[in-house]
Amino acid sequence: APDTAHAKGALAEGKWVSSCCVGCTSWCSKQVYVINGRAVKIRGNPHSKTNGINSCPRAHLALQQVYDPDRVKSPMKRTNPKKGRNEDPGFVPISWDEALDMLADRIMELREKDETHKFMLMRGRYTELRDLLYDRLPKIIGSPNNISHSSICAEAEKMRYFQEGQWAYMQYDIPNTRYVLIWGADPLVANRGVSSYLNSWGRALDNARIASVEPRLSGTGSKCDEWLPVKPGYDGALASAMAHTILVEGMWHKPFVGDFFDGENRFIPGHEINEYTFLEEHTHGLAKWWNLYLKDASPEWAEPLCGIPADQIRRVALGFAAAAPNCISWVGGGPAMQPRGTYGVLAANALNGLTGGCDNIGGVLRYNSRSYQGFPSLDDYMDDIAKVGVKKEKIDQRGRLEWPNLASGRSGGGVNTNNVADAIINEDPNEIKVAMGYFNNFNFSCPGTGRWDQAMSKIDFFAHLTTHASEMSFYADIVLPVNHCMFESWGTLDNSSNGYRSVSLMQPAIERLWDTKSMETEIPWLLAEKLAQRGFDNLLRYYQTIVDPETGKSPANDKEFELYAIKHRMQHFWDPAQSKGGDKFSGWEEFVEVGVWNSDPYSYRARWSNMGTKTGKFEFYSETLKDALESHAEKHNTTVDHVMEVCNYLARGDLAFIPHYEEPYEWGDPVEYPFKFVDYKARLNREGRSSNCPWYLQLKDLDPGDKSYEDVAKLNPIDGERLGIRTGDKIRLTTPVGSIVCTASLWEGAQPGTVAKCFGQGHWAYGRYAAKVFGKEALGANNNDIIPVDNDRLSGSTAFYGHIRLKVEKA
Ligand code: MGD
Ligand code: SF4
Repeated sequence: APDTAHAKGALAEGKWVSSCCVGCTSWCSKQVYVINGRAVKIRGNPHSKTNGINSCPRAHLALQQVYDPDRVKSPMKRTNPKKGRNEDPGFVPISWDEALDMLADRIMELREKDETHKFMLMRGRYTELRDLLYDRLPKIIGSPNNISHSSICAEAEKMRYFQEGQWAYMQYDIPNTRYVLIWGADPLVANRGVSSYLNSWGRALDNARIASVEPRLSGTGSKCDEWLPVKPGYDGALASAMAHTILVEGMWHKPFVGDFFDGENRFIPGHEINEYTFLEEHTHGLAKWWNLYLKDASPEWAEPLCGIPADQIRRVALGFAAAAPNCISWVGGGPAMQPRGTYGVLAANALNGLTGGCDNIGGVLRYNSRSYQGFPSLDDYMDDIAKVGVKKEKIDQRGRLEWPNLASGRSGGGVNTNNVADAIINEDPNEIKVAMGYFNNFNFSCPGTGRWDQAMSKIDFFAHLTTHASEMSFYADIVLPVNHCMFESWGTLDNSSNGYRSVSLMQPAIERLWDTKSMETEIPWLLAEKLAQRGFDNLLRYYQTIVDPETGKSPANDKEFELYAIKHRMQHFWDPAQSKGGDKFSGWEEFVEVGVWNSDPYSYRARWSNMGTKTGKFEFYSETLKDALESHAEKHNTTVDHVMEVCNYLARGDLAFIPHYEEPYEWGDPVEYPFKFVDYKARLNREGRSSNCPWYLQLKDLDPGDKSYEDVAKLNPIDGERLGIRTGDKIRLTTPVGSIVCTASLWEGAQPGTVAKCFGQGHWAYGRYAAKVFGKEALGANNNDIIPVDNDRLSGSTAFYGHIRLKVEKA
């Protein structure tokens, strides 16, 4: 606890400064203990109503990140013009002036030749100041190409939009729940809301039953009442059988779903019902779903597919429904980030509709609302070149027939991150000549790593804004060293859990050790000045419109720009005259001290019959998906069935609009590749960014079945014995697209027939601990070298799960 005598005594000389952690998308409100300008300790911000003083274990690795001696310490330029996996870039230090002159010259060349669409900006993680760089900069220059990492993150999870009308991640009301059924998520380990849920989990274990549906025993699974070790790729069958059982046994939540007109249950296996006999309340299309599909989806049908005994399916389904409506079907990336994953998400999320846990006490809630202030419009700052440029096709090809990417129900509404490598290589829709990338490392984090090596080698001029010389930086012409945003910059992010939302302020809490700058404010400002010196001042004039809300003064330099930008963005939180609910502050100074704004508590059931779907109801038969697919098909002058075929789904006709099981699409012949690969996130992975922290390697055994200082692949002991493989042996994992070597660990938490391995190691760059020989030889093995490139095309998400067959041999 923060106020114990020990804490006071030991840390008496310094000061707790508020900030926010960016270690994963939990974005917890934090405090950093600072002594003489140095950060020495981290804890949760006690003022936060979401995570409070709690921290997950990896929060502390942020200290090793910010003080990593391998950080890039000044701008660098490449001296070797050749780019490739085995080319040493020959980086030499240069000044910020020289670096930004080089970048500005290249952008001006594009503008002079009417080639602004050949500019691309990529981002990985970000803060809520992102629009200044990610949106405004490419648009004012005249490029359509702002490419985020969302589709390699967890985009397919959001396909619940087509049932509930929310294109968003959800929060879970853990303190009030009576049943949590988790599908392919590991909230005590990886994401999302880890610090909060670690704290409330004990209460849930006391009050609720918790079951984990996962191909391997996850960290969260080890803190559950029950584990359902589903075969990778078969969640849709299991979820459909649970829904079937709930209906057959008459256990649906009648106040939410409705009932037969006379109260008699007509859901008899194998029999259709008359649609008009069921009167729905807050849902739509239950009878259609039953008649088209669910009536035959019995637990006995599902058992041989998903590998879970029919008795267990029935027991869990009825236990879950008995807790209705205070129950949570928690749908994570596992069933979602697969080829055909959309239908796994819809099947598992439909359970929230059947049991009324949707938007209910102890159920699944959207994030409480919050009101960041938008940045001024850029319309007056886009000249004719920019207006033409932004209308060109985006480099990721979103919206083409084979890329519906239906974010928020719009054809081409979402990003296609991993397709960008192929698009660059094929110069389709056009070549990319000048690129910027920030907070991203796609050469490591995307399946098909070699494609990114080839693509980035092709780009004439690439500027990487990064803390470390990562794999992607090796293809850069200039490397621009950035601040660690938790400790060295102004910024903001927010989170939501257990019925609250917290919006946190990041601030420059420590003295910068090196010649680094803030990625979303200082660097774009300095670049805007360089462009203005070359006769193109639109970006600078736009940035000057972001004034200090207290004085009305325009920024005169990069530092003022950063400060005014954060004050502007957060004005509704700190300025009492602008407050829109939640915590109130006397002004900026008090807000900086406290560092977090909390929302009012959640209003349950406000979304019932008021959802963002076409019917306003929870749609079992999704009219919203039907509309989206039909408009995508119409755009391409074809039918929905043809779209489904081109996008590699099996559903035809009305089946495309309802939750159902789709046989997983697999890469590799089962005879040649008898195992299935289970990729997952490690407990200490700060996404891809902690691998150069010594604690990451030293404490690797925090992941069940893993070993410190090793990169292991986990096999069931039965398979180990059959193959003559023992713990500690070097083994080769081969899929149809590649081969890696790692260390075997025999572990009962891996099902027979599967191989489980954490994502995170296998860096050949990044720093002295991450790589075996920096710039040359990898330490461990990168899963993305063997994961075949595939997608859930309705969401545009990259597939990481369910489709990967492999063989295992002694190396
Ligand atoms: P990271 O790998 O985290 O991000 O993948 P990316 O979006 O590519 O790399 C971040 C880069 O930012 C590094 O180069 C680092 O040097 C730099 N950096 C670190 N801190 C800062 C900072 O404060 N500012 C700036 N500008 N740069 C900084 C992440 C992506 O990976 C994600 S989100 C997920 S969820 C996926 N997870 C995943 C998986 O589970 N399995 C497999 N096989 N692949 C995965 N890839 C995905
Ligand atoms: Fe940081 Fe994620 Fe841990 Fe929160 S849960 S403290 S954001 S690493």
